[in-house]
Amino acid sequence: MATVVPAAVAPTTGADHTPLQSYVGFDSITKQIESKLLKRGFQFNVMVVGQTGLGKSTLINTLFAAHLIDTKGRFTSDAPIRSTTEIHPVSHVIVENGVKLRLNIVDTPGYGDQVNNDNCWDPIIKYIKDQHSAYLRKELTALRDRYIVDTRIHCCLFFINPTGHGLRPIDVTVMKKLSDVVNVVPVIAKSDSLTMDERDLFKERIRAEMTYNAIRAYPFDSEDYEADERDANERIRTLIPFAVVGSEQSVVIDGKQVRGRKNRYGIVNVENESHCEFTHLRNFLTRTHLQDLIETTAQIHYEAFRSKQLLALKESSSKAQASQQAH
Ligand SMILES: Nc1nc2c(ncn2[C@@H]2O[C@H](COP(=O)(O)OP(=O)(O)OP(=O)(O)O)[C@@H](O)[C@H]2O)c(=O)[nH]1
Ligand SMILES: [Mg+2]
Repeated sequence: MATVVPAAVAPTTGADHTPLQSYVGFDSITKQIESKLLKRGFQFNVMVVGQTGLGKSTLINTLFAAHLIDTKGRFTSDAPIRSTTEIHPVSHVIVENGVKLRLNIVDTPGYGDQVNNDNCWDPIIKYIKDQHSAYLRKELTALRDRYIVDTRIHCCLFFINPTGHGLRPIDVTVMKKLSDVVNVVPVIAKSDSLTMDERDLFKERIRAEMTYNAIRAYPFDSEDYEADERDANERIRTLIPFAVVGSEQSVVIDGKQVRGRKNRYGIVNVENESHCEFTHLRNFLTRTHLQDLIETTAQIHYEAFRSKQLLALKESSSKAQASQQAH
């Protein structure tokens, strides 16, 4: 292959770039990228996992400020709360200031309440791996699409029962299995049932148990992260697991409609930081780490799956070749 030799090497100026004599205009590349991305839109796939009845479906609807998942029977307002019975992806397009976000939400049935809970997490892990393998298949076809539709799960919200005690053995197992294949973000469900002191103690205990059990939760630090990204991740690690409250009901506080829960003792305002950490979770998911969740899924989880599959493919084809030669 011919190597390209530069015609003349620009004189070094002492600075890390060569000065320009007039305006060239390549600074507009950021605008060009922006307009292309805005046209295409973004894809974000999130999954919720946890024990039955912890408010998984409700929290998704609270997070994206829209009724995305049906939690109630369809026809009457007093119909019973509907439990999720199968892995159920729903797609929505939401738009904010011209930015189009295609959301895939994968609701999963609560696990762990059967007599025999052996391998109850298998369908969930399988679902995540199936998305990786569908993406790989599309990548490997000769005439592949310019943009492959991405259904890989970028974030798995893992719901912890607000017992105040700690993780159940089954939670440890499921979290470990999940963190091998997906970005896991743990949350304490229904945290309105804990006092502030109980909540802080519980959070600390869960962080300790996660470290003890070598559960690698998101975010991870990579070598190419700048200092500000590392600082942001460090701050998030002190907040995890987010103690959240979900609600689709509007309540009136000081004449303003807010999403909250009214109980016998008062009102919990979901978006009030002194009541719960819902806004921290929402900021983290949508305002600070959305792009990083998408990137790390491709660079860490999908990459691990892809190289394993390709190695297996190579091995099986060389075995087939060897046996052909033997005959
Ligand atoms: N106190 C309290 N109740 C909640 C909260 N979030 C949801 N709930 C209630 O808990 C019940 C179950 O909520 P769902 O969202 O259906 O729970 P789920 O985890 O999706 O349940 P499954 O699909 O059966 O696994 C409903 O009555 C909700 O109103 C919360 O943060 N605090
Ligand atoms: Mg549900």
